[in-house]
Amino acid sequence: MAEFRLHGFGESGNAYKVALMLQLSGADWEVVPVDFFNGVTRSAEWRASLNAQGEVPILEHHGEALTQSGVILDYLAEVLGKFGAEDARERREIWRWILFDNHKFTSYFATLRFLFGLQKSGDTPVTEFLRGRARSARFVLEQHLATRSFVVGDRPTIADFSLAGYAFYPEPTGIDDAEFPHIEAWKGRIRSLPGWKGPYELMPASMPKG
Ligand SMILES: N[C@@H](CCC(=O)N[C@@H](CS)C(=O)NCC(=O)O)C(=O)O
Repeated sequence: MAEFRLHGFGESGNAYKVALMLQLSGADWEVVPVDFFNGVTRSAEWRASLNAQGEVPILEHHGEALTQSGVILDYLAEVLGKFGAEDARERREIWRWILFDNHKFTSYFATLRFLFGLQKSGDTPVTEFLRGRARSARFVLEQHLATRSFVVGDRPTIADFSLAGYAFYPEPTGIDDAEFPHIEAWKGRIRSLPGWKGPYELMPASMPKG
């Protein structure tokens, strides 16, 4: 059994944040595939045994089950000694971006991509609202990256991996990447990190094809 066990599935960008960290850190890890689209995470048994919050990702390490990607990334930076803060000010800055990511950047974008890109809902007032919110959050990151290579400091940190959770998926969202050239360049820098792999290379998809 691998040292780190990540409960996740290919479509989950929140799980990919953790998978990417484990992969780029060269950790000894494996995926525990979650049958998400058949409702496993909604079952009382799963919630009682793994995560009462009903969410993926979960990281098992040394008999403990950690949840919330931001907390897991912070934990991994500490135990692996990679991609973390070098001082207290950096640590606050990393957390500022992880919280922005969870609340504004990933949340709207992931819901939009779920409806529009995976469920193929077409455009509705809901997707239009989500796209507006997701674009606003993207412009914040776009502006931030106009003057720097990575989100905090001049090297990749867990803040980048959090914000990049949904960056490499092929499914459409109706957002035009060409509007965000600095984000595109940043994605290129992350993609060039040694060992980088995309989400479906690191975790099996849960949604049946076709
Ligand atoms: N803030 C959480 C979000 C996790 C999350 O929303 N995970 C999705 C899968 S990508 C999920 O399990 N959703 C189940 C639900 O909302 O019922 C994190 O970063 O870990």
